[in-house]
Amino acid sequence: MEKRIKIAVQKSGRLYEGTIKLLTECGLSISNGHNRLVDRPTNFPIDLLYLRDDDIPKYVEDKIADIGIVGENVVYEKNKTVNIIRKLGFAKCRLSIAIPKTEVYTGLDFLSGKKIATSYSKIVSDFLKEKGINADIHEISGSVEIAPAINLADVIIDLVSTGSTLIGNGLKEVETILNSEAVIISNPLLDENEMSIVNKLLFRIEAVSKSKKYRYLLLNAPESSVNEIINLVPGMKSPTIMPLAKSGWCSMHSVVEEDKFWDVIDNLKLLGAEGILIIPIEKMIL
Ligand code: PRT
Ligand code: ZN
Repeated sequence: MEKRIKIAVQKSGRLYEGTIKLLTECGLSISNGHNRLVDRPTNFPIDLLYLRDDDIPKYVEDKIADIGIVGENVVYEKNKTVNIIRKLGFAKCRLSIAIPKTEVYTGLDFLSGKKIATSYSKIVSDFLKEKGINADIHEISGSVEIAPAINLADVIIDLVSTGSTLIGNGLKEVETILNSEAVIISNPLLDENEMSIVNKLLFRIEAVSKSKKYRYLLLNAPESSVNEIINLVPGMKSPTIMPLAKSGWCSMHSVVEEDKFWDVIDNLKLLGAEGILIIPIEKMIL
């Protein structure tokens, strides 16, 4: 029987959509996670286990799942024996210190002797220890942002993405102690067969994430500009160049990094390029 491995993913919540989108883009045929505990794609040897995100590091440490997708914040907080093998670029957020907006923040010494509410007591206590600050950590599992208003704490340390929850609760963000995004974690003791399946998945993730960074570029150029355009958009190996029916002109195909293409296009126009098309790439294998 074909060897299969298991990946632990969040059953529902902020990681769910990004995780399913990524695995689907990697070609896994996933049915409907929300209503199931396990999913068994028929076209790839990885079974999905749907869990609460907090449980994922432990399941991976115990090898109930071989790998998992979870936020870095949870990995550090749970402190299990797992390896982070790839950052995934979604569910980005930061663990930040926030105080009532009327208070004046004087730097980290502001925290000395204060009562800090957080759901991340391990990360926070490590941070305080490293900075040599004595404060009283009050662990709560949800709605941390209301703690100052009900006199449960003077300070909170919580996840922030847009910042609107803090503002809505009369708080201001004063310092970030950790940046986080979704990552793949793995059990450190995978055998060769298991690693080869993980590597197959990582290869596909790489192809998907590269394709998002690049766009396919098509344009018509006067032959006299071809060399300069090649320098501008060298592509993967080199651009494809085909003659047009109109003499003195050719069609060029290349790839260009998404965050550079507006600058590139301005320069292409100066070189006489016309009919410029920018097309998304679905997968990219170098
Ligand atoms: O049910 P389960 O235990 O699986 O999920 P959960 O409720 O514990 O976690 P969930 O789904 O809320 O978050 C999962 C992961 O998403 C977190 O561990 C982070 O890695 C990541 N993430 C990204 C966030 C946020 N952004 C985020 N904004 N997790 C939580 N928040 C919360 C934050 O705690 C605060 O209450 O959103 C609020 C702040 O948001 P803004 O936009 O107002 O700043
Ligand atoms: Zn959770």
